[in-house]
Amino acid sequence: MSILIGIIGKPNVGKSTFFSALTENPVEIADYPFTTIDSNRGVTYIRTRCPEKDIGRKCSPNFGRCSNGTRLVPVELIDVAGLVPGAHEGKGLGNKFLDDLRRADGFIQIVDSTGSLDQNGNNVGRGRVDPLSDAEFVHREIVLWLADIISDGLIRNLRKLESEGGKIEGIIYEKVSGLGIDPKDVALAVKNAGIPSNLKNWDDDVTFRVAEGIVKISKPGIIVASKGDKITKEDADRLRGRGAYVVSGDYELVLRRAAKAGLIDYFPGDTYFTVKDDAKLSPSQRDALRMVADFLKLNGGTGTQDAIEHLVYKVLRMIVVYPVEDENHWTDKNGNVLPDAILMREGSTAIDLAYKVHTDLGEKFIRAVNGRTKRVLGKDYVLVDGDVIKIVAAR
Ligand SMILES: Nc1nc2c(ncn2[C@@H]2O[C@H](COP(=O)(O)OP(=O)(O)O)[C@@H](O)[C@H]2O)c(=O)[nH]1
Ligand SMILES: [Mg+2]
Repeated sequence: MSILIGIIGKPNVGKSTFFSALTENPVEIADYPFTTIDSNRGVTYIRTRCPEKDIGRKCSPNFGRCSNGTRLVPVELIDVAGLVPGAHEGKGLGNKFLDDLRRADGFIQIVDSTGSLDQNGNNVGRGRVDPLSDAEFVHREIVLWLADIISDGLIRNLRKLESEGGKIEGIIYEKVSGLGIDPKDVALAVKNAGIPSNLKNWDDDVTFRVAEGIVKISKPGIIVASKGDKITKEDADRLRGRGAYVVSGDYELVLRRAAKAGLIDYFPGDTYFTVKDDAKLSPSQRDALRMVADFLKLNGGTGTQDAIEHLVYKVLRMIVVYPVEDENHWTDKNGNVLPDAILMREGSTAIDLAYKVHTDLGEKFIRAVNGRTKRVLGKDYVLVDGDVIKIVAAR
């Protein structure tokens, strides 16, 4: 039900540190059914404004948590093993982990802000490498991986298409159907790729363009420069100016663990924390936290929360909607207020939400009701961020 974000990048850039920091819960959070899928798969939470204040009743989330009107919505993360040039041909760990990405809705590519690692992740000395230079090869590996999937049996399919008719996007969609890609996205990528009018002229470049279009539309990502605690503010700002999110996964991890141990109060994304009892800190803990505090002040936080929220809300264009069974009290049938917060793509409709909640609700959809206005909505109603929606379905 949740969305899945793949954390990718060459070895040693800080993927696992970023993953551990984000999936470590500093506060008590209701169980989530996906927490134990795999060692490299976990759940993180993004913030949104909870509608509980609009109805003046405290919400009770099934998953996640709500604090002072800030609701935490679950998002799944997968820590993908290091990607090296040639991975799509089996180099490094090869296709195995490219396949980890099959279900991902988007990517966070981690790069090393200190510029110390070559393309295989070996240390070659600080500042020897442009931190953003691997963005290109990593993107290329993903596109080539998808191009390989599309190429499989394609020539035969195209010949059949010429003799029997049919649609190119249909053929391509069939090949990528296991990858959580929308048929509309495939159609758009095919349209933009400049398909030769004579299909006999189809070559690898065409396939590459189609694959690239699909990745851009359907599996977009952001660049996160980690180890931000090891570079100057000036260097960090330069990387930000080039479109990267500068973070310290290490410091976020320190904060979440200290919060979990009861040493500090810290809410992910905050620009400060408070020490609960200074006497409980060891000298080294006190020093570490002081360094972290300086970094937070200088950079406006560790940056991890901003990065993932930017990806989900701005790049993947997701909104949060709240299905309820009672449109007047905004509850489920047990009286829980706003029990579920669901991430949907911008442009999703009432019927999309119905299917997301339960296939049955989608199939037997009659109408929806807007919990705020009590207005009756048809299946094509386009959802708005923060909508509270009741679905009425046939029994
Ligand atoms: N100072 C600092 N070191 C980090 C940070 N993130 C990762 N590292 C270090 O970089 C090395 C590689 O990190 P890891 O997360 O295992 O990288 P991965 O191979 O991409 O998963 C380890 O020694 C980490 O401690 C960070 O934000 N700050
Ligand atoms: Mg790792």
